[in-house]
Amino acid sequence: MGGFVANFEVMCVLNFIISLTMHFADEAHINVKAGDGGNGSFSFRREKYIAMGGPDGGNGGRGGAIIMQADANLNTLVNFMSKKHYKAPHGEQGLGCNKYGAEGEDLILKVPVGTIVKDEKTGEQIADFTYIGQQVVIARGGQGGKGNASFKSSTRQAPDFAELGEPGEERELDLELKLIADVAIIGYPSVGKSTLISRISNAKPKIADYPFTTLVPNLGVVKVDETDFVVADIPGLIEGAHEGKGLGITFLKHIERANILVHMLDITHEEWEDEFEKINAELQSFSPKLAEKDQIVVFSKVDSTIPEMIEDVEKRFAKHKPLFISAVTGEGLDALLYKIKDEVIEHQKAAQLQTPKSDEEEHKVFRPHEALSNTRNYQVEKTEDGFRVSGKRIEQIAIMTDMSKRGGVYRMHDVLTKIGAYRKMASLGGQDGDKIYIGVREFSYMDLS
Ligand SMILES: Nc1nc2c(ncn2[C@@H]2O[C@H](COP(=O)(O)OP(=O)(O)OP(=O)(O)O)[C@@H](O)[C@H]2O)c(=O)[nH]1
Ligand SMILES: [Mg+2]
Repeated sequence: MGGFVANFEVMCVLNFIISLTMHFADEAHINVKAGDGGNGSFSFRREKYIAMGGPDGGNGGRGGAIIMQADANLNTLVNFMSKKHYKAPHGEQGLGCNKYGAEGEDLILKVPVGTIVKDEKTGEQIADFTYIGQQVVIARGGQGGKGNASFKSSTRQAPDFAELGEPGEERELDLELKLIADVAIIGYPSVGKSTLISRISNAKPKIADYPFTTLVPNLGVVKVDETDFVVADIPGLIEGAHEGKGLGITFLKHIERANILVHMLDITHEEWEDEFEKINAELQSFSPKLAEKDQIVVFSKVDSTIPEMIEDVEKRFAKHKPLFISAVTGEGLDALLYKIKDEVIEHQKAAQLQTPKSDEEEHKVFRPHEALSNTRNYQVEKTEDGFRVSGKRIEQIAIMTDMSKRGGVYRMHDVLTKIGAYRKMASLGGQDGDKIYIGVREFSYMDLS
């Protein structure tokens, strides 16, 4: 009976841990849809005494983009777990008298620093937020359609069509948070990691004498002289973490970006040497790169031991140059902080020496607008019942062409002729009645020659 009660309690504690862990969202999946561009206006001037005014339809406004911005006050993706769909407003339609439609306002989504955004379908990394305030356009707003006034030419005095607004981009995104800290404190449960961060930084973590008190990483900013650095207190690790034991390795990925690991050992634990080996083995099974990182070995709770013990540990562990601290009395904290500071500075110097990212790489992250101007960048492929013409700009023109108007249909054929697509299709045996697919649009082959 007693055994049953004890097991039941264990289950309750586990459930409690699991439910709390779930609240720390470090992964989320969202759908974003930028605003569509407003349609161009189809209008003719009407004035007293002027029988046939010229076209005066104005352009539609650009749709709002979806922009993500790294915010200093966030440290989870939890907001993206409850709300999964985000839409930016559409641009407004153009009006007569050459009036432009208003642009849709951009929608700014705030994310924590350390967020990585990937396209769910392709796996392509769209953004990696590494500094506060960084902005990335995640989904481009659609361009406004041109009004009929823009299509007036010497041969087309009265264009009977206007462009439609381009649909805004829609994307399925995977968000993942990998906290960015300079220093990560790791170790077995209850060795005093949270107590240390609470002493040296502004972080106010929960501290208690039972294992797995810390369920999500705590971040704190530490200032030593003129150097600032971010420290992360990582939930306790145990043997088998990589197989899901304890809190598992969910949080190890947060350590990947830290340059310095503070490996904390409890001097009052008899098995500290064994624990040290086990944690290193867990790091190794998670990622050999992680296992290679510099470690500062720190023994905690020296206020609870005798000087002889410290001397003994110092001798046995000399090759790791251990430090000894008490977060309770403050002993050894200055020495630890200066050691961390020196290493942080060394890493900063090394980072500065690395070749800076080229413009092109930076741009990749910023997801430049497609090279839309290049109409001639397209391909023609034969399909079962006709052809598929693909290319960013030609697809954009197709989707913005109003096929309900004769003028619109002719414009599309004009464009296909101008860029040489008709010539290519003819050489592949194209004839009247064939289908032409461009993006989501479908046209009929028309031999205008
Ligand atoms: N005597 C003494 N006790 C300490 C010291 N540091 C921490 N403790 C105690 O050790 C217990 C565990 O401390 P925590 O800081 O919660 O340990 P942790 O490593 O964060 O534990 P987890 O979050 O469970 O991984 C608490 O009861 C602390 O008061 C110290 O320097 N001296
Ligand atoms: Mg803790």
